[in-house]
This record gives sequence, C-alpha cells and structure tokens, in this order.
Amino acid sequence: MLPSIAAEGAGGFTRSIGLPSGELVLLAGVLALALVLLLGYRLYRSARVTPGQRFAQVVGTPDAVAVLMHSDPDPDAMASAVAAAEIAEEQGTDATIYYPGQIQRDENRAFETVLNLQFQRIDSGEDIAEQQVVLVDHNTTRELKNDGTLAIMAVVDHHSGDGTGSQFTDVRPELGACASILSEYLNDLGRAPDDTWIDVHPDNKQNRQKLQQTREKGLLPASISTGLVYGIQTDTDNLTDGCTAADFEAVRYLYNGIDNNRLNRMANPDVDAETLELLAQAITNRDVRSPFAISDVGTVSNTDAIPQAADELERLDCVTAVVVMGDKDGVIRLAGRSSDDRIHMGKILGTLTDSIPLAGGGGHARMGGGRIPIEHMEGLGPGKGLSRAEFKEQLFKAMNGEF
Ligand SMILES: [Mn+2]
Repeated sequence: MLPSIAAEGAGGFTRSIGLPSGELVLLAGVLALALVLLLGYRLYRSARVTPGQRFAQVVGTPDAVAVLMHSDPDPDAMASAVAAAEIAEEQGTDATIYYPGQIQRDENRAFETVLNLQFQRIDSGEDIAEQQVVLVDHNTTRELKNDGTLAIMAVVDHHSGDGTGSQFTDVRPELGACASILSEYLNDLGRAPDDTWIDVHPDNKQNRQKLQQTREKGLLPASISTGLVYGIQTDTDNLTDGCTAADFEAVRYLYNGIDNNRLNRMANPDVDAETLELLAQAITNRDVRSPFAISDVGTVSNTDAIPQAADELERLDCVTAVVVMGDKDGVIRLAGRSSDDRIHMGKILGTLTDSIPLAGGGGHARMGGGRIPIEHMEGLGPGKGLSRAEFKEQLFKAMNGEF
C-alpha cells in the first residue's frame, strides 16, 4: 500500500508543476537570486549600527561612568543626563550624574523636585570619582576647575563647538534640544515609552528593581519620557523656536509616556512671594521711552528674578527692547532682552560695561546680561565714574544707537 501512495504523490507533484525543464532551471535561478538578495539585506541591516546602539556600546563598556552636565543645568541638560545614565545602566554600567554651579531657577528646581532626581554637585574636575566621563548638552568642560583631570569618552550635544569625546561624538547644532538626540537613542535601542511612572532616584532600591524589570520588557518609564519632553519644550520655547523635524519626531516617539499632570507641575511651578514682589517692582519702576524700557529694581535678595522680570517686561505691547537692573552684594546685575533687529543686546551690554573696571557684559542679539561692581561704576579705579541714574541714561542712548 505505502509505495503505491508514494508513487501517486510523486506523479501528482510533477503534473501540478507541469513545466518543461528549461523553465524549471530559470525558476530555480530566480528563487536562488531572491534568496541571495534577502540574505544580503539581512546582513546589511544587522551591520548598520545606529548612533543609539553605538552610544550604548561605548558607555556600556566601563564598570562606571560619570555623566556631566554644565553649570546651572536646565531641564534639557537634566533630562539628557538622566537618559544617558539610563542607557549606561541598561548595559550594566553604574552611572552617576554631576553638575558644577547651582540649580537655582524656579523651573529648574521644579524639574528636579517633580522627577525626584538627585545629582551630585561638584566644584572641580577632581571631585568626579569615575575614570570615564560623558558630556551632555555641552561639549567642552572649560567652565570647570581642573577639567584637565577628566577623560571625556563621549559627547552628546546640540551647541556648536569643537569639543569631542575620545570614543563617541554626536554634536548636532541644528537641533532644538539635546534631549531630542537622547530620545532618538532610546528609540534606536527599542525602548517603548510606557505610562508607568518610576522615579529614577538613585538611592531607592525598590525603584531600581522596578526599573530593571521595565528595561527587561523593553519599556521606558514615564518619568524619563516626561522629563525628555519637558527638556525639549523648554529649549525650543514650546516647540516654536529653532525646532527641526527631529525634535518633533522625538516628541512623537515619547508621546505615550507623557504624564500630563506632572508636566504641568514642572511647566507652572509655584512662584515664591519674593519673586512676585520683584516682578511687581520691575513693572512699577519701569521707565518706558518707546520702544525701549529700563527698570531699576534696586537691591534684591534673589538675582535670579532679574532675568525673569526682563522676560515679563518684554511682553509689554509697545516695548521691543528692555533692560532690568538690580543689585546684590554691591554688584549690579543686568538682564537685557530685545526683539528689535536694530538692538544687539549682548553687544550693547558688552560695550557699556567695557569702560567700567571689573565690570563685564555680553550675550546674543536677543538676550544679554552683565555685572557691574557699584563702587567701580561710581569712580573707584581708573575712569571718571558714573551714578546709577547716569548709567541708565547711557543705556537709553546706546539703545538709540548713540554711543
Ligand atoms: Mn540644551
């Protein structure tokens, strides 16, 4: 019985193909070619390494890495550092996040609080224990004391500059935020944003376990996604200024992991009474000579509110350029804003402070700052000296193009 079934089966097969032998050879050739192409494509795909995979490989090689932010880190720097540390930890490398300077501005402190983050503050490059350093959101460490002691292995940034890492450099000045680059890496690594919130606070053992489980499932906790979205938002004025398709793509990727409640708490932190009083003072004391405004708020205890006051005053209808000044510890702080193409704020503040000993100023066309020791402005040292009122008049003159 069995052989006869086999014979019938074989006959059936030949009949159903029913091709002359020449065409059979051709068909076999086409199939073989298709197979070769498919294998080649697979090989090409596996050989093509994405920037995210390369970054993970580099930061995942040592036992421990330091992730270093610039001084006075903003949400873009903090979110980028958290993401870089997450990529290293997923590879089994311990990551510690450091910063010089201080986290002062309300929105920066709110970011730290809402995300329950903890960073190590340092004064000098020697305070970093790890042998290998990753820079995010800046590409040189010139602002840090004893930065020569650091071995920079990787640099991820969106500022122009010539800083490089010994093993990895990804600097894209066209992008609105560094957080967009780190988001792309997480996407490259197949991490899917998820709405589960897990604090990434380094001291919490239970959370570390939860984080580990999330990593094993290929998910990305909402704490990291939400931080990255807020980092992108703050560096691009809510996706309205200096954005590229890559920044929008990053937010699209992170979308499922956004915690709206916490995002709102970060974006609209409670303002302390002192800051509000300084804003009120700046509005009351404003001297508007259209389209320019200057406000002297006198002596203040928190100089951070001076740039915030300049931001507020610039919103006045008839004002295109504004300078707010106030003093603390014998030093006048200046914050200038300009939406007027005739006024290069950084140059104006630079030129005006140039003639006063130990004073300094500068910045961009639209934003500038400066500091003037009051006793030097009033005549200590070389120079004939200026009163505060006279300095204000000079400032108006400079804004009008008369130096
Ligand atoms: Mn940035």
